[in-house]
Amino acid sequence: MAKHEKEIVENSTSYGAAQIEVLKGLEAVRKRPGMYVGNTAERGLHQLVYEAVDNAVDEALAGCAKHVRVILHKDGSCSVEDDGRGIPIDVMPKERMPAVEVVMTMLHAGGKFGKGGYKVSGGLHGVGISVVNALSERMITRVKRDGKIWEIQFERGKTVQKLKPIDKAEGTGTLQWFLPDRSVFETLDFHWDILQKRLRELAFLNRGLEITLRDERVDPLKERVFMYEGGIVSFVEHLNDKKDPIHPIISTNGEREGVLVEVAMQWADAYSETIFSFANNINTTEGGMHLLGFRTAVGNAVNSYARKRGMLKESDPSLSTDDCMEGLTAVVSVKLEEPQFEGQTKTKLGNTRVRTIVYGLVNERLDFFFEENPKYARAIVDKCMQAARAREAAKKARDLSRRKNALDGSGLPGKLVDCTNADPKASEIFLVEGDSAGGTAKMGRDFRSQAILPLRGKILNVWKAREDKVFANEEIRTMITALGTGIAADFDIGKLRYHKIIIMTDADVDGSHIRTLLLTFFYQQMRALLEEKFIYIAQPPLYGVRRGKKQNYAFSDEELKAIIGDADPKEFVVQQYKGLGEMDAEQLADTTMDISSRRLKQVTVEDGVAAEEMFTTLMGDKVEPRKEFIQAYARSVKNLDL
Ligand code: 0RA
Repeated sequence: MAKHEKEIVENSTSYGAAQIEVLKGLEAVRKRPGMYVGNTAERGLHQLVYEAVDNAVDEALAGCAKHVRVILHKDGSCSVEDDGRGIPIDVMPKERMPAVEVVMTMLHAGGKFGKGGYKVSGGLHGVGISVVNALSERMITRVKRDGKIWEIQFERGKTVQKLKPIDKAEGTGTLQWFLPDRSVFETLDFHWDILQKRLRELAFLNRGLEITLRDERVDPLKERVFMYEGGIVSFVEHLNDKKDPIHPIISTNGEREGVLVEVAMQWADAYSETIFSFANNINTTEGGMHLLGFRTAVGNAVNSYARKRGMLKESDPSLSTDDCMEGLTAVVSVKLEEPQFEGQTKTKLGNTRVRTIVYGLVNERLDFFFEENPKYARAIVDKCMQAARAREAAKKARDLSRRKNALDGSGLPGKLVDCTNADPKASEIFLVEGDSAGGTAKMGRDFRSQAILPLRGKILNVWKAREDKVFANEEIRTMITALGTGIAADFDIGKLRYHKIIIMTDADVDGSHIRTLLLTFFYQQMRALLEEKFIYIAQPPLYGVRRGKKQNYAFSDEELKAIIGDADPKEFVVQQYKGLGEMDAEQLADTTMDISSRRLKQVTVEDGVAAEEMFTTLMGDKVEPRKEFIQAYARSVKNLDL
């Protein structure tokens, strides 16, 4: 603030310093909305709802609200209602406005009341409801208290109707209604799926809290109520829904030095680890002190039990923490005042004392559980020891493949038909099912930018294998070398040799298995490739349609119908392609490979929970969930016409 401005603020008596603060604050928010809500696209729009919901959940955390109701209205507005104490309405002496007006119009005014409880203030959250107000065309706040309903209205953050009672009413609570500003946001379309995921998560994290989501934009309207008496125990139950757990869920909660800790965990007969950590209801995807404390506690408890019972001999090395995490699903949730959020996306908890606190609680609880349940303890230690053996075997296989490649001059596998272009950004690699389709693709490709790697059906053998078998598989090793990134600790996405990795398989069952296996492999071993959206699926046509000399292609039955129309089918010659091999090089290029005419599906991992579920379903032994998934799967990959 410039010096003279400061003087004006301090000297202004009639209009009040507070009002000037308001205008400045809201102006800043409207000028750079991205700084307050992340962006002005889908994410930022949904952030408005989260902000309003977080306020209501805070009131629930303080023990004063039990229900939160989110409604998506027909006109594109949203309301969030709670049955808490109601935002205070008394006039604040310094600001000379009712407290509710201060909360709604001043940046970061939320904490001023010393409300107690655990104020969420990390990352993009906790920026204050005034940000929602500033970014809304209209906003109405209603507070129920003192036997009345009080109402105040705003436009783009500015008060247009002062607080006044509008009706009599029993009880207490707060209603926030807002219409996001169309001049700020690129989209105004709230997504049911996005909101329900977060609201369900909040219900898991706040045991007993009932959150309702209601969509009035659709006919018939849709409504779901989330309430979990089990809290995060229910969360772990949900995550392990499709797995085979090897013991009942272990949970603990406690409070130490003002830090509230809740942990639920369960090992399943699975290979991957699924640990979600939260601090003040924020998903700490970058981890932090609570996660460190948890992991160390688990590792130490498992090792100490294994030694005590002689499962590990004195001369045996200890199990690594990673080995102890294999097949583990866990939710670690902490709540504390003044959390420090660090890291690139401000989702890493930095408060060091939280590590010791979580460590202590989890270590004690596990020691006790193991002592009380020797049968389960043995099963868990066995599982971790198997993981250690598999990891050792995988390492040997990796070392072997590294050495093999080193012998091979160029370092690139002989089966790879590389492109001439050396710039990864302008290069793509087709992973093609079968040598014969590989040959066709080689002839049909643009040799400058398109590389071809044929994969044999043998890759199917690793469908249910452990890591060591996967790495022993020749096809997989070849692929790793061709991509150039290395794996595991050596993985370096900067070394990726192609920025489009295109899976091209037949449109039959084997083809879909190979595709899913490859996606599973990428998800488990090279997840960054999915996260950075480098992976695509080629879309070969299902039919060739010829009429005289004119050749057409159909990618679905609907398209086939559209091409043939009402014409006499005798004019058309329709060929159904059962595999890539039925096309010649020119056809394959025109329909599936040529950048100017092909279609590609881009594969992404948007959602850790869903991704974990989908691969568990596909990798697991249970048949029914796998069927369900394969049906749902087609919808989960984004359709992109490139
Ligand atoms: C400050 C103090 C009190 C309640 C609240 C804020 C409050 C804020 C929000 C935001 C959404 N819903 C809310 N409910 C309550 C306590 C007031 C008292 O002691 O009566």
